[in-house]
Amino acid sequence: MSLKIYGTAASRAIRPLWAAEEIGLPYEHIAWHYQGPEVREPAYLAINPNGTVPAIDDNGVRVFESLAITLYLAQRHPLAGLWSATDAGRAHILQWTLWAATEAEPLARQWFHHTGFLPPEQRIPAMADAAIDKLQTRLQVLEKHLTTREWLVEERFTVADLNVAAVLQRLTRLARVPLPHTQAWHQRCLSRPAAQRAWALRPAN
Ligand SMILES: N[C@@H](CCC(=O)N[C@@H](CS)C(=O)NCC(=O)O)C(=O)O
Repeated sequence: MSLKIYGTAASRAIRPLWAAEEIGLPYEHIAWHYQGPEVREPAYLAINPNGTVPAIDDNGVRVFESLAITLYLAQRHPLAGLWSATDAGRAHILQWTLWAATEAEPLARQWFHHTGFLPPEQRIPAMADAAIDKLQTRLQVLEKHLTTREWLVEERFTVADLNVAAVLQRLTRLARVPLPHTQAWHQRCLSRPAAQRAWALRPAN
């Protein structure tokens, strides 16, 4: 199989897995855990020198950074409809993806680390609270945008929706203000059959 996707689905690897499922691409899933020994091996570090997941090897094209991977797959398979044929559409796909990576993900991650991911003795509730407070302003930007449209870009599901929805995968726990349009959009994204197939790859725990 030409496309290899590295990383357990219980990680940011869910993003490229979801993209591959949307596109209908055959792929090999190498479901290594991010704390496992394989991701420290030179063979993997040659694919992703960060030693993190996900990464892909698409017939020799190696890409790391989960959101860069989804953009790459969408662009490489334009007929699947996740990409855009216009300059404006592509600009807005990048806009929302970078917004997710820089405005939303650091805060969502800070909250997650200090409420669940770190060992209890390392969690600082004030850090979680500060992140959640700031995040509400960002989420209201999304809410305003989605008040008049069903999808982020071009009135159809694109990789922009996939990226933002995946970064905000814990949206229901992150929201402290009413976000009816954003919650409905998130539900539309995550209930897509391709998203369901990707989430079904997560190991039971
Ligand atoms: N910005 C990177 C973050 C990658 C990342 O930190 N992945 C986590 C799993 S979700 C990981 O591999 N952590 C292990 C580590 O940091 O050593 C991306 O989006 O791909």
